[in-house]
Amino acid sequence: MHLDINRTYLLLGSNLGDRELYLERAVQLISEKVGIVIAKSAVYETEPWGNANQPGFLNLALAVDTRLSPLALLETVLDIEKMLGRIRHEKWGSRIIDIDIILYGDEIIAVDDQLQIPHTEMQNRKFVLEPLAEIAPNFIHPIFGKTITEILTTLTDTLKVSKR
Ligand code: PH2
Ligand code: MG
Ligand code: MG
Repeated sequence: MHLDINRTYLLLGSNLGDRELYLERAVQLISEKVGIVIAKSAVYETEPWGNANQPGFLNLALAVDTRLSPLALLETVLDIEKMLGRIRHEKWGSRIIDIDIILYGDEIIAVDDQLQIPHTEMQNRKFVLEPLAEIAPNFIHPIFGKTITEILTTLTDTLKVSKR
């Protein structure tokens, strides 16, 4: 089946092992299996959100042009996590690599807990919005009708996020 090209925004995170290397390898695999990487943010050092009792994260955001459907995209990023050796423990536990789908064009998708786009928590998390604002400041959130920059200015998350 032919699918058009859609621009998706992904957020990558790592807080175990050689964090930078895992991010780099993930970007490489994404460029091979998902599509053309159009933009890549800086790497950000971020305080852990949700469970403070774990190592700090490195996060970065990517814009990727893909022919994959949202479901195929989800399967592909989960495959890439596995290829890099991710083992899933508890929900907000430490991980060598996490690849989350934040946006997929201006589509609103709610399949199940695993696949909700836009990411249902993105508006509450500075570690998502800061890197995303760097590569897509004027992208309009399909539900809120606000740009990423606008959402960032009303954010109350006080966890530290700093460019490396
Ligand atoms: N990911 C989580 C939970 N907490 N905190 C930061 N700073 N960065 C993350 O990527 C992150 C998190 C769940 O996936
Ligand atoms: Mg995540
Ligand atoms: Mg994830």
